[in-house]
Amino acid sequence: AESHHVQKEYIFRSKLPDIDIPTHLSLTEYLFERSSQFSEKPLMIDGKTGSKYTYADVEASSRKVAAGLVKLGIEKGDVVMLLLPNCPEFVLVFLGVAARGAIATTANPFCTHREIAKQANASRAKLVITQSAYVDKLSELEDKKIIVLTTDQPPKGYQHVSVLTEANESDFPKIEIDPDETVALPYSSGTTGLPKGVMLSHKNLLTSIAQQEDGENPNWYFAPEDVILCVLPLFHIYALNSIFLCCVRAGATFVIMERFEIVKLLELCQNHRVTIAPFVPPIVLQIAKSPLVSNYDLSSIRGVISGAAPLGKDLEDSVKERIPTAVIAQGYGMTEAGPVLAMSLAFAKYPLPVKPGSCGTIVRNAEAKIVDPETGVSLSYNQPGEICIRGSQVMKGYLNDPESTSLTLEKDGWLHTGDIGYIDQDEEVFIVDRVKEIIKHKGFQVPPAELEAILVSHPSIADAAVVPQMDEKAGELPVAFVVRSSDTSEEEIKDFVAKQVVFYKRIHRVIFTEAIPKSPAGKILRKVLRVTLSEKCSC
Ligand code: 4UU
Repeated sequence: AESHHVQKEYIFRSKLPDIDIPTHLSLTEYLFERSSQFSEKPLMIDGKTGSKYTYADVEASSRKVAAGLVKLGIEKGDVVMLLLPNCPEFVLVFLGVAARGAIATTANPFCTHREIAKQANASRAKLVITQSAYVDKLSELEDKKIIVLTTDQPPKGYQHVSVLTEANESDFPKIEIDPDETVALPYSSGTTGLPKGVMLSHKNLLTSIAQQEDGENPNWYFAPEDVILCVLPLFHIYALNSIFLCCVRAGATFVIMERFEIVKLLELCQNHRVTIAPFVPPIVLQIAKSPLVSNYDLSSIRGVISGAAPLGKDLEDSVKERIPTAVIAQGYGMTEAGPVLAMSLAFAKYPLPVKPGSCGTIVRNAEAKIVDPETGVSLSYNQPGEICIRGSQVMKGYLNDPESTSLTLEKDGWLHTGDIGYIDQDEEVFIVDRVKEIIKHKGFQVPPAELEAILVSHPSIADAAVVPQMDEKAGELPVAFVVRSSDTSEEEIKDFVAKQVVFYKRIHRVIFTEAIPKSPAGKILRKVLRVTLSEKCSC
């Protein structure tokens, strides 16, 4: 319904001025725009082997991969699945896919065959890049002609990724890329329902990187001499964008770590003189608590960023004590938002004062508003409501899902985050709650709808609902409320789910109940269950 009186809209912006963003370029043209200045500098270092890849090496490899993709029959707009842990090939193939005008969909190699099949089938992937240990997980793909390449010794019948990385560069044709074409397709469940392909265009990613790296005073500043630790998984948008892509634009170096392990991490930081350490709260917690930290020289670290989940103030303080040379602050991202909505101005080239607990200031060249989730009314300073964001960095929409898209992304460009927060007088964003379904376990997404669908497929389960339980270490743990139709046990249910999902989606606890509270329209009343759960936890 149209309102007759004009309602005031409170629009929040960065404190930094807007900048010119070259949105006519393709992602790889933009990333390598200034790379001739850094050609012999390392772009990345493989933490496992110490191998260095210079800007010149990586740029050439990306063209080789693009040429190799053409040769394999991968056309513009085709989807390539990267099913890899952090490794140099991830970086080379991602850039090659972008240069080809194809689309990269990324997935956690620890996902189950069922989860991988869902993503590969829904995105109609034509090619998968993985490791030999994971090829068995590809048995249920619909496309029987799908090509699979491995980064290590390929099993019989498969090819090595060198058909891409060592292809003949001169076979690379000139490719016209429209900046609105999709380049990355990460999966996210957004505010509700099952995981969906998030269509990020060249323009979306390029804008997000520019918002962080460009201008006189970059907000998430990397100097060319910076060494950034990449322990966060590249298949998630946080590391993909705010480490890998931002680093390439800035001409800095990043050190690849395959997976988090405290001793290895400390060694890498010390040996490579790491200057920037992007973390998620569970890693921050380990740094704060581990007595090993004091055995290492971490004095090179000038910045520690935490994102993907809330960071408690006490934790922030204790890390400050462990790494006194570093600024510790937050970034706030969401896959659909391209991903960065807010970034602490403590990380700017010319930093501004910030407050603890803030997850940053809205990025430049973007608008934010806070709306009352019930009435949609735009709220002013210090009033909590749903955070909404608008700008060229925001996703195009969900793949083949106009209905979910229209629920999240308004026609006039406003993206609804499902996060509740406020912006204070100093333009700093504070997140206080979440109205969306998603559970965040160690920064990873756990979509309740996915677990609920699995639970009700169990012959002894009549109905089920999954909600988060707060946890110091993991942030949140998925807990299931279950209505039984016949005899079954907590253990049996947990096993049943565990066989079908990646480790971080496992059900932590089962609570048997008579009925799942629902609204008249049949929506699960998650708030009611969260209250029931917190009462059960406190006694
Ligand atoms: C409280 O988590 C991410 C992206 C994180 C990111 C990216 C680039 C952080 C810093 C950066 O530079 O994406 P998703 O899609 O997996 O999850 C999005 C949700 C948000 O909507 C919010 O609920 O994760 C939560 N979240 C946070 N919550 C993200 N960052 C924060 C934060 N504090 N700092």
